[in-house]
This record gives sequence, C-alpha cells and structure tokens, in this order.
Amino acid sequence: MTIQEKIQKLKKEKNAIILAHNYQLPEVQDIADFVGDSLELARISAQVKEEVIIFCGVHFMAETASILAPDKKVILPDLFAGCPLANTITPREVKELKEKYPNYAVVAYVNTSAEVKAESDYICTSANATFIVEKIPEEKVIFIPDRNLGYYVSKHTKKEIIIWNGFCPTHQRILPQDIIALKEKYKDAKVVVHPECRKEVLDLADKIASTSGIIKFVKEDNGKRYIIGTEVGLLHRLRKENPEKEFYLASPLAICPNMKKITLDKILTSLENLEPEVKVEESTREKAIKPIERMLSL
Ligand code: CIZ
Repeated sequence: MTIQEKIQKLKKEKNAIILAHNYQLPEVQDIADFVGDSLELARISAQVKEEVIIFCGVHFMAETASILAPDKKVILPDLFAGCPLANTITPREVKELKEKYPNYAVVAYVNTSAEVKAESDYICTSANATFIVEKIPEEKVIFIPDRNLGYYVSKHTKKEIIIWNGFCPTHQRILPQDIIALKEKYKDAKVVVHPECRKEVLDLADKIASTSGIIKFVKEDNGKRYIIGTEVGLLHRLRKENPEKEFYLASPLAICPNMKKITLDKILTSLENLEPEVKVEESTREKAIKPIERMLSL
C-alpha cells in the first residue's frame, strides 16, 4: 500500500477529514479533502460531519478551526508549525495598545494567536481587510500585526490607522528587484502579489490579492503568464487549475519553512495516534469567537 492509500484508509476508520492550506506541500494538497485559505478552512471546519479534523497548516489556523468547531478534535500534524508573523504581538501588547488608544477599534489579521484574537474587536483576513476596516462603525483603527497589509488597507481608506510593525519573513524576502528582473524576461506577464509583501513590491503589482483572490483573479483573467508574489505552495494549485497558463515564483526564497513541516509521514502518524491536538481553552474561545463572528456578520 502507498502512504496515500494508508492515509485514505485510516481517515475513514477514524472518521476524519483532511484540510490543507494553499501553502502546503503539493503532495499534502493532493491528499486533502479541501484546500483553501484559513477562513475557507475554518468555515468548512464548523460544518464538517467528521469527528476529527487533520489540519494541514500552521498553528493559528488550527486554533481558528478549534474556535469555530469546539466539538471537533483538531489535529495539527506538527505542533511546531508556527507563524512568526502571529508571534510578533502578544495579548499583553494588545491590552497596552487599548489602554493607550481607548477610542480605537482593534482590527486583528487572522494571523494571530487565539489569545490575541480574544483581546481584539474585529478579525479580518487578507481577503477582506479593507472591507472590514471600511465597514466597521469606528473611524479610528489599530491594525495588527502585519505592517504591509496595514499599509495596503491604509491606501484604500480615509480612516485613521495605527499599524503594528509585524511582518511575514517569507513575504518579506520577495524584493522589488526580483519582480523587475522577471518582468524584463517575461514582458507580458502580470504581477500578482499578496498584501503581506513589502510596500515596494506592492507598488509594482498589477493585482494585489489574498491566496483565494489570486486563484480567482487568474481563473477569470485572459492573460497567459503571471509572476506570483506569495508562498511557493500556491503555484501548485494555480498550475493544476490553469494548465494552459504559466506561473513564475517572484523569488526562490518565498518558501515558508513552517508550512513545509507538515508531511505525509506526519499526517499518517497523527491519524494513527489522533494527536497532537490543538484545543483552545474555553474561556479564551468564548472571547476569541466574538471578533470572528463580528467579521462573519459583516
Ligand atoms: O488567511 C490565509 O489563509 C492567509 C494567511 C493568507 C491568504 O491570503 O490566504
């Protein structure tokens, strides 16, 4: 039996479902029941009938699934698959910001720990950040933790925004000169980048979008070539769903080591043992679900 067959067999026996983020390894995406961004996967988690969710992504994503689906057993095949961006802000720092700026609403990007979400007023994703900031009644906003997404939002709203200075090291490694060099080679290629990229890269883009937004844009666009400024994992899905188009990764350094920690071997082991589990403690969950529900209601 191949490892893929063993995983499929065990998945049925354990009444489990496998969810994978768009940045996962190709073989992990191929074994998954659903591939998507963190919000899509969290929404699916809340609706699945299976008892066990094998979440192939990073820690904050498994936590979000646990917040929205508290009755399910959420398994993250490698507990060390963390998110350095999420680690740039602590709940204590959010409390201090709120004390310093009492008239501001805290809008937290989904890339935050459950404890940080519990201290926030609204959650947003890269797919809806500008929409959420525009839609909420407050005119003054503290945006945490990603400075590049915060910059992107601030360009599209008149609201007053204080931006936390966090960033994603993987997106930060994509440089404007990488884009310029690829553009020289593929003159007709469109530059499509994630809003976590540095602002000098955002300024060179034809389209700025979340992973789900990039997938939608490429599908609907009539171009042939694309320079993609985000984590390498997305190119697997783009190539699979658009075999007639060509995709070039903006930088060979756009690889998230944490996303790559989830392997088929670890998925098999986690199905055998039903661990390691990610479970958000109930008092934190009760607080963290509120800003998520506020986002979903908008
Ligand atoms: O929300 C997500 O899944 C992240 C972190 C990025 C994206 O654009 O999908």
